[in-house]
Amino acid sequence: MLVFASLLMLSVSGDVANAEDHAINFFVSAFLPTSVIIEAGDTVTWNWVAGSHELRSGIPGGAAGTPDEPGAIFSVTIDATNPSYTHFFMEMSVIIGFFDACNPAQIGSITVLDDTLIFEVTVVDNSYIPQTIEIFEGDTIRWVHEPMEMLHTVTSGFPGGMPGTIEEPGALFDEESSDLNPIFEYTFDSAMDLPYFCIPHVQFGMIGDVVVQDRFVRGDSDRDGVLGIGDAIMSLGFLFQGVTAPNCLDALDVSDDGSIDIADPVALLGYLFSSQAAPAAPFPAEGPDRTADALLCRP
Ligand SMILES: [Cu+2]
Repeated sequence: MLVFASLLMLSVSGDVANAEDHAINFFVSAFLPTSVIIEAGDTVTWNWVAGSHELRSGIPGGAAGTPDEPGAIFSVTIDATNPSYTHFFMEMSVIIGFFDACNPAQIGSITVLDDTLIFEVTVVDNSYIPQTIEIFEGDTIRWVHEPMEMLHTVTSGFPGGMPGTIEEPGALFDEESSDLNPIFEYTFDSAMDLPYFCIPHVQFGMIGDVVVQDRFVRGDSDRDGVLGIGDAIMSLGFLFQGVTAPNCLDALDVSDDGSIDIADPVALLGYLFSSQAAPAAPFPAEGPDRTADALLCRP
């Protein structure tokens, strides 16, 4: 508990994951901008400036039963009496069309980006920098060989790692890192703690570690996919009754300030029962926590 507390003292807080609202304005015969690129969890608000409009999701004549079908996702009037409409976009890596049914030549699109990232590890001086890297499911690591550096390998597992497990040498990847093959990328699709090493230099300590964290919903301490009083009870048990630490500590940090304290279950209860602020992202959809802090989310 003391070790844990001191780790938390090192934490840094930030708010990179805040949801954004994007505005699109309806003029007499056009809307602007016609296309916006957003992140999952963001909202788009269509505002009336002039004219009368029938905002529909999809594309004119789009196939029935698909997101292209007119009005499949939203269908609203935008005019002087209904001057705005806001839609929350949760699904990632999709492009959603929209148009004005009063003026079907006016079409636009919302592109919802994927929330994965690419992280870089430099292969230099018989080491991988950083040696330990923490990412989330779906993220990619790019190992970059420093020019003029000798030949290395990026080999998953460790020498003598048990056959049939991810620790078996080369089970997931075994790639040369050299001037001829300076970049190697690997995308991690599931949570794991993966050691890796350089075949020629492991005896000189050339090893690395990838911690792939589980995606989670903020506030969902018990990881059952929904927020409830059980989540607050679990957090209180962990804080005050010496209950074993849950695997996904990030989920308990409702405020995303990098530490778990009484304010977190209190904020969760406030959200559930007194319509107070919702937990920080990732919420309500599952996602990564891009805030730099010492908390990890393991499955
Ligand atoms: Cu090496």
